[in-house]
Amino acid sequence: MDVNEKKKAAAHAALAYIKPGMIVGVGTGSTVNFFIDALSQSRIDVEGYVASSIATEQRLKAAGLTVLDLNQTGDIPVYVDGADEIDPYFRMIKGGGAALTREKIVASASRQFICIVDDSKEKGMLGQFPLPVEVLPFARSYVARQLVKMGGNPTLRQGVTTDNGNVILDVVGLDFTDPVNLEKEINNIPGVLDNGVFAKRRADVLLVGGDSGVQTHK
Ligand code: ABF
Repeated sequence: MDVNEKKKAAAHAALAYIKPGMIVGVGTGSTVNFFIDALSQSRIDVEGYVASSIATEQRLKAAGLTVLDLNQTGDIPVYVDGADEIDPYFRMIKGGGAALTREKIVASASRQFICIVDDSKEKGMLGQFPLPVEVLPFARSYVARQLVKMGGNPTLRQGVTTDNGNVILDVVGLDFTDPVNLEKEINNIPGVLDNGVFAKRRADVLLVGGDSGVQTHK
């Protein structure tokens, strides 16, 4: 099975968590795009969707699905999103698509986080994927220096402006022994909007597409 078939299988399995009348949070990325296709084919009569990025909002609308404003929904029953890495405790690195801040907001506003991935995303420990950090352009150089003091090696992602008008630093070399603390420590640097460690708000359910179908972990 190729990687896209695995992503598609995981995305289809997430439909089981979507019930009529629900408000559904929708993440960003190629796995989520398969989920949006599946939603549009399924015709489940949900109340509407909260998008975690402009790209997802546009895709939902193009599929004829109703997009709601997070400021008007209150808490969301279920959020479906992908990840760049996920560990055995369902902690993740996200933000390869630069949407990490809105993803973390929608995930945190949701009661259940369903993570959909292909099996290449499962890791014993986080940290092989460069950690995306969203930074105000004004603070770019200062934040980069603080990340170096933490042992990291940041690189500015070229040609990328986030949906919030910021830049992304991709950081390698950080110590992921304590992801909860790492997430907090990076967010304490003035000028950082958020970072791609999802350790405080972990996934609740993991759907992994692999050669032998979809494995569900809770
Ligand atoms: C998003 O999708 C991001 O946080 C993450 O970077 C990405 C996963 O990528 P893909 O689904 O395209 O493999 O949730």
